[in-house]
Amino acid sequence: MKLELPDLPFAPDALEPHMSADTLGFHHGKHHNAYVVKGNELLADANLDAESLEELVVESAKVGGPLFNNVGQCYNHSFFWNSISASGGGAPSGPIAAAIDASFGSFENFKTEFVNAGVGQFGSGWVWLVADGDTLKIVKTANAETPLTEGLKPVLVCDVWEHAYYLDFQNRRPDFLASFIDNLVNWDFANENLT
Ligand code: MN3
Repeated sequence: MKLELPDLPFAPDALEPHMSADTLGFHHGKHHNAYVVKGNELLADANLDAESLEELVVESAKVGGPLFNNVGQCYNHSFFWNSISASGGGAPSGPIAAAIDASFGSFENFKTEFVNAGVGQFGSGWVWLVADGDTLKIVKTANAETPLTEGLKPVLVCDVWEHAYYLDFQNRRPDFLASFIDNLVNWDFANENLT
């Protein structure tokens, strides 16, 4: 199978002022697209058997190196675009709200833990909300790594590579992470991932 660059699930300026069209133009149009192009070059010689992007991530992780890095980044970015929304942010509703209360005690505790995990990821990486059976957990991964290869079910993700926030927040990663929770996080997508 080949990698594809998905369309953004929102207009490029729909998330302003929290995430600018400029950021999305580079992040989706240049960075994500580069992973698609390079990943397809490497896949052409890899002979991997996969029927979904998720399977391709797991199979490419067995190979590792640049192949996994590019395939993993394609999955992670596609998941990230779905994790943000123009109508997102703030306190959750639906099953994810109860699940967060059960696993973290409160939404405020969840937010604090999520932001701290993202701030604590040294260098490039990702902070995830994942389901481990019936329990929700926050995990961080470096570079292109993904909880999929650990048998965990991704529920939400925030990209904490500098390219995700530098144009809008410069070096203020904590502010970007707080804004992700306050203004962007797509709880509808999280609810879909719980079922
Ligand atoms: Mn990125």
